[in-house]
Amino acid sequence: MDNLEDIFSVQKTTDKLLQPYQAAIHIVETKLKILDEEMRCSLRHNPIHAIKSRIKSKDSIIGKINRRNLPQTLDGFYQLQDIAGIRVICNYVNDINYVAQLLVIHEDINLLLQKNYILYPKKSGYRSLHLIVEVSFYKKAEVIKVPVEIQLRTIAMDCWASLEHELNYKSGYNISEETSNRLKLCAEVMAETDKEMQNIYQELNSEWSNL
Ligand code: 0O2
Repeated sequence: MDNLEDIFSVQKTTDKLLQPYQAAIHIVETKLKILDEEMRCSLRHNPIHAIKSRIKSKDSIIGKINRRNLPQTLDGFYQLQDIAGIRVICNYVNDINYVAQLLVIHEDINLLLQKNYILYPKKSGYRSLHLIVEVSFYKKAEVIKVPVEIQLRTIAMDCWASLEHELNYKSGYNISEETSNRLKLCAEVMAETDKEMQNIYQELNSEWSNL
């Protein structure tokens, strides 16, 4: 049984296929939580506001394989690198690089690809730092490697992406150029706000450390 539709029609085989992705999410989430706690203890600052995770749904997996003209088989499935996805919502822009850099130092986390949509925002105005990492861990006596997509963004970037996604989704993707431009402008305003909040934090932080 190599056809994906057949595999996904049986819950047991679906679970078996997706379980390593859930395990990889647990590992990365734990590392992120430890990193956040360490920084809270050493610097009295939590870089992470929230962590969300998801396993791509069966329909999304099949849809993406179709869009990419990949075979509807396990070969096609294993070419997707975002079946496991983690969204790390940081408080300030500088926290994003800090968290990303410390995460990829880990021996069991191998950075495969980085897309910096903060330095180079998407045409839509979308901003986030995307990392594709390979997580190595034991499955019984064997080491396996599982890809995970990590999206790191600020609260403001997350607010924009969530609302823009919802507006696009509800419109059935029929948004006019004028509306797209307005959404893009919102993203720019929010990016300016992010910079200013970072500045205010840094100014206050230096005052607090002199107290
Ligand atoms: P989900 O459920 O959010 O994961 P592709 O994955 O093929 O669409 P690519 O180049 O492989 O594209 O990946 P890319 O563009 O680096 O990242 C895709 C994911 O980033 C999307 O996932 C969104 O989560 C997010 N994203 C990218 N561009 C935008 C955008 O313009 N607006 C919003 N709101 N989010 C964006 P998926 O696949 O849509 O689903």
